[in-house]
Amino acid sequence: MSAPVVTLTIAGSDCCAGAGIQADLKTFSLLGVHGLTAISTIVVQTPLKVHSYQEASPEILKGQINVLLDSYRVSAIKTGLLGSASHISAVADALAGTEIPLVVDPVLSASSGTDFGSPETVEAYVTELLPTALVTTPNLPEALRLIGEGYDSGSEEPCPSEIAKQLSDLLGISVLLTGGHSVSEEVVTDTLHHNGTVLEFTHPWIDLPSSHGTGCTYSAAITGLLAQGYGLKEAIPKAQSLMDHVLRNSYQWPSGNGTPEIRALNQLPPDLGTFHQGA
Ligand code: PXL
Repeated sequence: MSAPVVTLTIAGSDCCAGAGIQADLKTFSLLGVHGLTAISTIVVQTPLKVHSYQEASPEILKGQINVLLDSYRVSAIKTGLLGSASHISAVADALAGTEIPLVVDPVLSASSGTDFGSPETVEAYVTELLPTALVTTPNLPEALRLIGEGYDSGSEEPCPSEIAKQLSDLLGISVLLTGGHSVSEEVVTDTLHHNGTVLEFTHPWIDLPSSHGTGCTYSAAITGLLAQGYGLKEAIPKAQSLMDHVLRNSYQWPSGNGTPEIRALNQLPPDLGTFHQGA
């Protein structure tokens, strides 16, 4: 049996398993890649509310990453929730000198609203970690916070391609601005600013009561596909296709706890079937 493709997620644990490390692992598994984990934060929550959370020490966070990178051939890495500047510094330190493609999902708040992005956290993202990434996947509010006061709206309405360009210019990396915050005519458009050009990726809007975990799942899918050797422009529509499938097959838990639950689907749609390299 050949060795599996290996990915690493550096993120928070979501005990209700819709987001965070748990969503990343389920997504990697769906793609047939082996997921390693470095846990930054333990979050006590349901999709409706973050009750409390506790961060690992920066040393423990860094220790997990170091031991994994020393022991496995990792093909792509993603970061999710890193709730403090010291976490971001620890991750930047641990990844310094690696050439492994890095996807940064700059989680600045939980879907239920809790803020994880202090000004120091935002600053550390912009100066220490994001410039080392291949791509970052902010939503609109995250992108605007990362650009900060330098954002030049030009017109009244924030324009996605202009925001993606400004952030890409600021960081010197590719930016995939996710479009879930502005749905029009039943479609969502994600905007990629990559190597000086803008590309739009449009997919149908699936209206679910909760968006808990969708950002984590999407960025994990892109990471898993990059690990399998796809380029960014190929990985994005494939990841959108995976999201479409997963969300259409999700179960909305009753009592308002609407997690788009990514179940272990034993049958992938035909265009995703070739992703699965497992038995
Ligand atoms: O969806 C963002 C997110 C990421 N990571 C963890 C979370 C959440 C949202 O709740 O709990 C651990």
